[in-house]
Amino acid sequence: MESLHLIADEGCPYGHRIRALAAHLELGLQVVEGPIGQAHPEALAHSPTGRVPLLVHGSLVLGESVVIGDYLADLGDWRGFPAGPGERARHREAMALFDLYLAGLVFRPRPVSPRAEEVLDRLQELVLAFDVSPCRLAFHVAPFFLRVLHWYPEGPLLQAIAGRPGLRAWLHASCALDPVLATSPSTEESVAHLRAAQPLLNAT
Ligand SMILES: N[C@@H](CCC(=O)N[C@@H](CS)C(=O)NCC(=O)O)C(=O)O
Repeated sequence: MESLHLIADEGCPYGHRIRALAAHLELGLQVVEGPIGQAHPEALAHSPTGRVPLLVHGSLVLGESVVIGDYLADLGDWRGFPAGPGERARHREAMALFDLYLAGLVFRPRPVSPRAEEVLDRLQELVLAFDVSPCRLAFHVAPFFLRVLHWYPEGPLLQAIAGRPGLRAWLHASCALDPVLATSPSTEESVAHLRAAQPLLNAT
């Protein structure tokens, strides 16, 4: 198989999703991580959104972490989702809700809106239907939860999660899965990544 290259920003939780998934599938992934906000110029030429991560596999260039995850799971012949159609749909719903309403709150300690509170309730209901085991949902949320723990341990999002013990326990357990641990930065590294990203975050 041609080699798989992942182009990502250092410390990016979206890229971490892919690294954890590839570690679980034991797919050799060559990771090219640039300093935050200075992604590889060649990669940016292929990214219509200017965003990373990007996966390069031969002539195929893919963006969007969920789509890259789908592709790697296909390559590894791994389902990654529950077997039943209803459960699979709930798993995907949890992933979509997370990205639409919660992922952005991880980068800045903003107040959690009433809508995001409702989404957290729904997320708790959804995740509790699944054991914590290597699955797409765990690799989807763990990199973000880990960064909330590292970046804003007193922040409003973590407080909102603390008020939902089932969700909090599920998220902690997802961070303790071997492929996540094996690809996680230390707290110090993570804090340094945030510091490096701060000028960019302040500018947007
Ligand atoms: N929906 C994308 C989001 C990726 C994303 O926002 N990546 C950040 C780095 S953590 C980025 O490239 N930011 C640069 C920008 O917004 O121009 C995914 O799931 O891959």
